[in-house]
Amino acid sequence: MAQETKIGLCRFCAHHMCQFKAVVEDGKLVKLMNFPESPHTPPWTTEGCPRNRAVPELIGHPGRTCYPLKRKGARGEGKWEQIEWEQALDEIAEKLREIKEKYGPEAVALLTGAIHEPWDLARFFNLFASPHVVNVNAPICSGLEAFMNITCCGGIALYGPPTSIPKCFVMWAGEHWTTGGVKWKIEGKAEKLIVVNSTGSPQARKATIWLQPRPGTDTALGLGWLNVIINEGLYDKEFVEKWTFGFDKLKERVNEFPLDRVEAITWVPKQKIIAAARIYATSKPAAIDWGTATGHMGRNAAEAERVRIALRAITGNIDVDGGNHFMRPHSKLVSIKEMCLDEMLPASQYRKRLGGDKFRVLSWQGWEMLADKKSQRAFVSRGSIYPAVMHSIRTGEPYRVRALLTNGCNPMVTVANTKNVYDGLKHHIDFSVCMEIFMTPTAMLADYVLPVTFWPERPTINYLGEANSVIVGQRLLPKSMPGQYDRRDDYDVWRGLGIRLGQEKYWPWKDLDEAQDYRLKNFGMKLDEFAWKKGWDTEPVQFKSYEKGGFHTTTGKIELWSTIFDAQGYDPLPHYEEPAESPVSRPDLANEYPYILINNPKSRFFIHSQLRQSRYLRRRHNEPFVKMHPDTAEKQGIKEGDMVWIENRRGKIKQRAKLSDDVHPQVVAVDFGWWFPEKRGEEPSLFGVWEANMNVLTSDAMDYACEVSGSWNLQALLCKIYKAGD
Ligand SMILES: Nc1nc2c(c(=O)[nH]1)N[C@H]1C(S)=C(S)[C@@H](COP(=O)(O)OP(=O)(O)OC[C@H]3O[C@@H](n4cnc5c(=O)[nH]c(N)nc54)[C@H](O)[C@@H]3O)O[C@H]1N2
Ligand SMILES: Nc1nc2c(c(=O)[nH]1)N[C@H]1C(S)=C(S)[C@@H](COP(=O)(O)OP(=O)(O)OC[C@H]3O[C@@H](n4cnc5c(=O)[nH]c(N)nc54)[C@H](O)[C@@H]3O)O[C@H]1N2
Ligand SMILES: [Mo]
Repeated sequence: MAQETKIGLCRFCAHHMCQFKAVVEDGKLVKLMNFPESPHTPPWTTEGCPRNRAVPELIGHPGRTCYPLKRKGARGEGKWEQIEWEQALDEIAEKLREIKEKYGPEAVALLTGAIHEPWDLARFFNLFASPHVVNVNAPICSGLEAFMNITCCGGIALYGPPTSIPKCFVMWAGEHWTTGGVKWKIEGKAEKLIVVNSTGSPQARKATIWLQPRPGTDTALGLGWLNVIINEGLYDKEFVEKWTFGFDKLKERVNEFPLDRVEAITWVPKQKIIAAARIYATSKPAAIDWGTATGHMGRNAAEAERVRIALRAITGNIDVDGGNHFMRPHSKLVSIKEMCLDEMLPASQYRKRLGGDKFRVLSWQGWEMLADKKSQRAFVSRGSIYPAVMHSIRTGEPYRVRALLTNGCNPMVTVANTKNVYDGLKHHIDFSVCMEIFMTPTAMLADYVLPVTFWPERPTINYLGEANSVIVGQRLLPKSMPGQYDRRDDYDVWRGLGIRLGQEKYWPWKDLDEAQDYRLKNFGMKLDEFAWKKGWDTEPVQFKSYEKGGFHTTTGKIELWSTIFDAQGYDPLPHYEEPAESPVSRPDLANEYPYILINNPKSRFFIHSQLRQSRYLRRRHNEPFVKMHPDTAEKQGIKEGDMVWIENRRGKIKQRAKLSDDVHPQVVAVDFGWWFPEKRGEEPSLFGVWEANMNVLTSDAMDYACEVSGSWNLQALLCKIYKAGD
């Protein structure tokens, strides 16, 4: 038996990818090891990352999808017929062709998520001429931050290697010590750490300052920081003068937010706000990284990004070493844009995007106004907005999406309002296909389930996260084992369908290995060779590149007053709006539902709705917990360890109580992403998806969403809690 060592690239954390080494033997993953020579290993060791440790168990898990399945009984009944790949692809392609001919390509949509290298699916959809590549993380996760940065700064000025350690680091609405992998290796070394987070943690308590805002009020808090920095003259006058647009108007706006008002809105004592703003503005370089919770609060989501951008800009911390610098793809890597074939999607089609008329900035309207459209990935900016797509599926307005493909996404658990997702998938969609590595509640409702490879079983190249770098991982295991399973890469499925639908000449690479080799062609090496000869390649970062020709915006400056917002009929300055369902905006509801609902930080042991199959991880985090303040628990007659109902107008779920002063007495923090692969998959259970899944409580109402980006509400909502029987 030959043992072999390979280089892998972990795909779990989505934005931050860690390299590791793996020992494989006879198609089995024997062991994962640290790869200390690589700069792309996390601050904790690979062996110390529990998610990575679970990989060998998950690879061979009996719950994996093994062969294509076709539904036999009613949707959700769990009756399947095992079929051959050729039959599956023929039938699916035929059905898609039929729907396209009858209703147009826009009757077919794709839901995708955080997991996948997304160019192949975008390529297929661009060629198919459907505008509905719906990424569930575009308006609520990194896509929102990226697009607001592109809109206001002409590029993505975030934070991440390669860069120097900032003097002051601001972790705003995220917890990178758990979620940030490689990034935290630098961020965590900053001399001063400011944490802006509605819940406490050991890191927040150890920070130079921890601000604990009322959930959903970060924009007001940011306007408060801006007020201090501008009125105390702590901004970078030269940079502001030369390189920002609309400073005087911004100053007028922030003066509407005196610190007493900000304290009243956010619940953060004004002295703390002043102290944090001063530290941030006077420690150079300083970086504010992206945290995802601000993207989850609906109405203010884009505005929260804009205040963070304004803070970075007026303090002169954009495009400097150790500050927020532009994340650029490695110039030698064949670009994602080329791979996606964006130009193949005609304007007449991308303008049919759902939600585009309502949410016009993170949309084709906003996209068409960008000064530098060339560098932007169209599927982020031109794909449809999820709530509008589900609305179309359920109501036929403004036209009906009839077929849905899900790829690397588990909407029954991860998108807002599970009841509506269920209604759409079970009762309204004409045809659905789920490409999955495990049976999930979403897969149970599909007409076809296609078994695909898991990332360790594919050759991988990083994207986004670590800018300026190419980082690769090899295919560690084969995709097919006769008699045991027959899986395909997602790429094979898109190519297989594409060829059947007349796209043959656009799929020149017979498999993903060839396609990935093509992406590395400028290095003169194939992926396997690159893995061993280089492993990664990093280009030096160019700082202050705006000095040669300005920022890629309409005005050539960073737009504190946005020309695109203005042209699209929105407030060009950042403003504060209450969340749609808060004690302030809905005192009527707050009588019955007095607590503000948020989620706990993402678990160290899981990725979103994934990994619940692992016994190793479940031994460490076996069930979901609802965190509440001890005073709140006492008031409700709840004790540590009790089962608790969390309920609002949309539904109710049960989680186990954990008492902690990490949360404010008026806030309740629940675990997100829960379903139980060990329970029955058939209806009505659907793997216990109704029991503890936070998104039963969240909202996909379009009038709750952020008006410019369509970001839906995953938290900052109202709920009540009460004790349940066990
Ligand atoms: N209430 C609430 N909701 C949230 C969040 C929250 O904090 N609170 N977080 C939000 C965020 S930030 C995000 S990014 C989204 C994530 O939303 P999703 O992307 O839907 O989340 P995952 O659970 O990671 O779903 C990935 C699915 O793809 C499958 N999968 C894994 N690898 C592959 C593969 O290689 N190919 C294919 N075809 N499938 C694969 C997995 O088994 C899993 O079912 O959730 C959002 N939803
Ligand atoms: N282990 C692990 N790592 C991951 C992931 C995972 O699922 N598991 N997912 C990956 C993905 S796709 C993403 S997007 C990132 C997300 O990673 P992060 O951005 O670090 O997000 P969270 O861990 O959800 O942390 C959000 C924090 O904000 C707090 N919070 C809630 N509401 C508010 C509010 O209104 N204002 C403020 N200021 N704080 C609030 C929450 O209590 C929580 O502590 O992690 C990536 N890495
Ligand atoms: Mo995310």
